[in-house]
Amino acid sequence: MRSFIVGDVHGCLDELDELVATLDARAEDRFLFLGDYVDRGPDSVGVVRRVRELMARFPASAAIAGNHEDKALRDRARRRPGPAWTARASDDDWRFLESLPLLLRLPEHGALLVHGGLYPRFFDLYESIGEVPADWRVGGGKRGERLRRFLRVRTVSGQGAFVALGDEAADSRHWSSVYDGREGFCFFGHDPQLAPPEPLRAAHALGLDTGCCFGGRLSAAVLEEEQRVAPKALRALRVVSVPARAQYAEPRAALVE
Ligand SMILES: [Mn+2]
Repeated sequence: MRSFIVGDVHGCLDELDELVATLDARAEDRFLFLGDYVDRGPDSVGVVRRVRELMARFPASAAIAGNHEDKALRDRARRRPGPAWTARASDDDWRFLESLPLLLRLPEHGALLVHGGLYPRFFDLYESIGEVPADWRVGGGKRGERLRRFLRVRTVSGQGAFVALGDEAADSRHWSSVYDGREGFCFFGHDPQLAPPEPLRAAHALGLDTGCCFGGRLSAAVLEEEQRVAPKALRALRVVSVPARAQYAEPRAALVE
């Protein structure tokens, strides 16, 4: 079984189909999606349904939540109007979005998947991620609140604390540059890499959002069966990508979440 770990799709259905065709999956392979299926691109509902189809066709597949799914679910819970695609999502689509986990561990690869990332301050408080409560979206108290930051983190302070978008200071840096690998090698999305549209490589993490919706590329890391992802083996990590067919959103939008 090979694993294809796919970065932020954001409604780019044509590019997802092209990437899937390029990867030429066998029945025993699996797709692992890093979240942010919706918004920005031309066909959010189409992507949600394609992800669901791929999970049915390749039963070992899985998908985690991104902050865009999280926002849509919160808006819906509060009966606030959402973007246009939300009116076309079916009950099954919503149930799928609600079911997405915060993270996925891949012990066989020494890795885990999380949409935004892991910030050091969390581990000052809890040492390890431990159990994620089933109601992680809304519950879990203060710890749940801190877990939910894994959906959104890009930069951290000099002390390793989560820094909200727009609050960056001179000593802020990308979380992946200070992550020590304690929870395993981390595959993440969320932070579009556009200049150039190449994965963000750190010692213990790989960022696979290569900004497809902004006219960049849609990327997937390819893990062979039993391939352990260790810092020394990083160069052996294969990434396959396809170019965006258009620029669907302004890169500026990346800075307003
Ligand atoms: Mn995101």
